[in-house]
Amino acid sequence: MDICSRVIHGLQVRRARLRHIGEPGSPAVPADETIEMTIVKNNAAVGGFNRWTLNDEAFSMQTMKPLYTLHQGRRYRLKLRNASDDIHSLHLHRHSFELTQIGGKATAGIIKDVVMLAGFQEVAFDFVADNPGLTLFHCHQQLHMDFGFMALFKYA
Ligand SMILES: [Cu+2]
Repeated sequence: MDICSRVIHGLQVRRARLRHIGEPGSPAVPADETIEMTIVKNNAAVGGFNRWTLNDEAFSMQTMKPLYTLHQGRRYRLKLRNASDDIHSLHLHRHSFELTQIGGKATAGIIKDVVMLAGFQEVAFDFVADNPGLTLFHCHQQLHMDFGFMALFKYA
């Protein structure tokens, strides 16, 4: 595929994704499914380093076990509850997402692929499963990633 075809293809993909996006100031488009995750820090649990869990699981590089199975075309809402005092830069690979709640306020129309989650706060964002393949969700802080703060999504 030449560069022009790639650009056009990228624009077509982006336009298709935008059909799922809400208008700023209006309620978010309802999600097909909600995935709730609680972020917990286990202080000094691994050789003096903090271990991070998502729904009680620290990601293992040995097993690489996917945490959730996505179904193509469905709109997922990820609801994150930060049960720690640390700030996390949450990043979802291979998909853009729409913020639907942050700082206790509902929102729509804000498209990102990284969002900051403050200590003891909650955030929710929606993404459409439109890019099949293993998809990594993680905190961008390297020490958090290295000690469990990652989750793999696979497509059915
Ligand atoms: Cu983090």
